[in-house]
Amino acid sequence: VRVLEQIESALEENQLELFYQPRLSLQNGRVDGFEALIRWHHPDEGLLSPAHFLEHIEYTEHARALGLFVLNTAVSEIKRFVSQGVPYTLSVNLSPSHFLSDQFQSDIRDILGPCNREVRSRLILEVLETTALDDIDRVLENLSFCRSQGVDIALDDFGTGYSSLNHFRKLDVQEIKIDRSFVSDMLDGDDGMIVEAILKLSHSFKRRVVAEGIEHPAVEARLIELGCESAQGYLYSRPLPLPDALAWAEQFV
Ligand code: G
Ligand code: G
Ligand code: MN
Ligand code: NA
Repeated sequence: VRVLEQIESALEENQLELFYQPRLSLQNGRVDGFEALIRWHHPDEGLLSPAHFLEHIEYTEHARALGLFVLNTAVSEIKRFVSQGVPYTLSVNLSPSHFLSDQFQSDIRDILGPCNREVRSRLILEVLETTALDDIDRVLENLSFCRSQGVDIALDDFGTGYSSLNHFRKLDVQEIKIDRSFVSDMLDGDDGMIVEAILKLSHSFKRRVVAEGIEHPAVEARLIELGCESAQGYLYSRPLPLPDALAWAEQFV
């Protein structure tokens, strides 16, 4: 596909940009961090969301190149947060093939090498639940490596894979992100029970929980009642270019 030929020049010619979606603490109503989401300023097609290109890149050499770009960009933004004294975390989505690759550990080591503890502690690596089900020995090894590097791990799109409880308990992750397919309609039908069950399970294992895809105040209210730690969704903000995301977050300080 054309994407494969063009992604290389996209990286070289700075056509890729991270957008940032704020994430709010449901305990104090403030922004506690952002999730970085990649966008492509395509010369002919305009602004492309990952749905248009990520799957073509996954399992090619470009997945790693993109991952390095995203991680390096995220880390330099975190350094800026720290130097400016703003308290945000930054969450980054890892591609399954990069996370499971032989280069993953050395890539993370290289990127975090020049970072102090404070910077590392603000980085959250998001691993898809489905990725974490893949090659369990490799996954456990990489998770414990990431922990040794001082970064937190989030299990992303949780509920869409088929984690057994035994599997769940083995994964050394600090955060569970409930997939928005369960959150958006949680006030009617079975989805609410699923969200409750995920919260109970996660809290029993001392994992904090982020609910994704909040679009209605009533959903937020219910999540607060249930003790969910953080929330992301269009109710608050769509993913925005960094200056806009930071300006948006200013209203809470
Ligand atoms: O906003 P949204 O359309 O950005 O994201 C669509 C999908 O693309 C989501 O599943 C999200 O996790 C994924 N995604 C967004 N940015 C990145 C990225 O930098 N790397 C990877 N691997 N996935 C991403
Ligand atoms: O898979 P992951 O959770 O990393 O990707 C998040 C995706 O969900 C992105 O495409 C992001 O733009 C999108 N998203 C974030 N908040 C909402 C929301 O409230 N509603 C909908 N429909 N999508 C959302
Ligand atoms: Mn994510
Ligand atoms: Na998700």
